[in-house]
Amino acid sequence: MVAALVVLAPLVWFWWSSLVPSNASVMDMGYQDSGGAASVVHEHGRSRDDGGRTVSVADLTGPVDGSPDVDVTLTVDRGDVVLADGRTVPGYTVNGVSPGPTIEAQVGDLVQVTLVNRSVVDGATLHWHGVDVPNAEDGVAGVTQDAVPEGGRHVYRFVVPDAGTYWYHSHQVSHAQVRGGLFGALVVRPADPAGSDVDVVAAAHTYGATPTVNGDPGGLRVPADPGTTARVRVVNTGSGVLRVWVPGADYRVLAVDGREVHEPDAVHDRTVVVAGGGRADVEVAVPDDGSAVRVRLGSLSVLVGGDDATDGADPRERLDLLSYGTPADVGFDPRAADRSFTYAIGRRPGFVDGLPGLQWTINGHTYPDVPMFVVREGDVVAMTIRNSSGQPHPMHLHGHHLLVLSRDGLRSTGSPWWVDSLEVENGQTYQVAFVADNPGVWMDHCHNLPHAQQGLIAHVAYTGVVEPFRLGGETGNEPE
Ligand SMILES: [Cu+2]
Repeated sequence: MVAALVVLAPLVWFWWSSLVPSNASVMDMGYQDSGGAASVVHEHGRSRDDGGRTVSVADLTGPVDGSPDVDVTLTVDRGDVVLADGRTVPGYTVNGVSPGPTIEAQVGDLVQVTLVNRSVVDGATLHWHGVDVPNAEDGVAGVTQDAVPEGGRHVYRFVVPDAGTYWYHSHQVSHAQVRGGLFGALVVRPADPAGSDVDVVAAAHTYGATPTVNGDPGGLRVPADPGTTARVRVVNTGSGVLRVWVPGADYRVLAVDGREVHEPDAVHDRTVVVAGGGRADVEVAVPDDGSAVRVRLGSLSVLVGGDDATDGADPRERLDLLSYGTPADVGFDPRAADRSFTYAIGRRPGFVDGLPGLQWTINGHTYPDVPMFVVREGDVVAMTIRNSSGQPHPMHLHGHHLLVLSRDGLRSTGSPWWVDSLEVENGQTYQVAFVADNPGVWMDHCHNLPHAQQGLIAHVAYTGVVEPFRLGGETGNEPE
């Protein structure tokens, strides 16, 4: 009896202490980490060194006035997705299809999107993955808004500050809704229209067990004249990496995660690895002889030009973005960090929300006892992302782009490598830095969405920002 109690009592305590409150604020979760800047303490949104001035997440909106340059209504439904070959897969649609319509804008445009939730019972939101929007437009249920209930609507308004390839997806019950098809692409064109002759989006997504490009299990065919160039905007909407290569021809990587590569040189017989949630814009030349050039997206292909194209196996050798392109000004000094954080991902047996299992840990803690990385507007922030968890993780910080400084001590010598979705393999350590220039409360999580649902989530919060939204409770907010 005593022996049984000795064994059971700690287990019961671990179980009980792991329960996640059914109605909670992310601000009350875990513990505050000030990154070595001892002067700032963030207490429920109030900070001592900002003179107690506060602003609510809900007030950190895009422009309230002005007529939009791009005005789109996206109606979301729960229902069958019809793939291009006629097969149907249960999931989610946007304006009746998946992927949803591609939103096209020009840099500096005011974009207005009205989300109408027609039949998604769990509620839905739209997150603008990679677009550094004002916090209240970020579309995270329970953090930047309430989930839009069935029958409800929500208007997003934001200026698109940077040209590039982005995507939108639900951030409510996202592990199910994104996998089920509630997403689409967002392309922001530069002010200077000069570029490749042909410009296409290629969104790789697996519905059920069926890999597709733009919803087509047969891949994508793009007509193009011989001798022209094409920009293929690869979007990896999945949880794992997407391997991209061009058999038998050179290519260039023009952009990564919506940021141009500086002076990208020709890549030959190498694979570019795109993280879950990440993007790579690949430029290829259409052959003069009337054949096509093939861009492989894993098991599928994008054929640009004629009907016939060379094929070839995955080169295995990777393009290392640490040394690709040439250096350029990054606009800040990453060595002069005001705060330095560690985001160390591990794994150990334990309980999360009453369920036993092998749990993800962040700096040794399991969800919801995870760090809140506290920053102040204007800070230069350094972060060490380390992974010893046994699995790779595509790490995604909302609202900011991270500059990659080094991997396993190997410093970046190529183009500035900006990311919003960084694949961190088991055993790797990345040093990254960013400028805290977008006040709010931002998710900083694994974009392998089932991992996020299992608790691989932290947040970056600015001093002086108050969080009015809550997880759970009557709102049903459940961002993962
Ligand atoms: Cu992960």
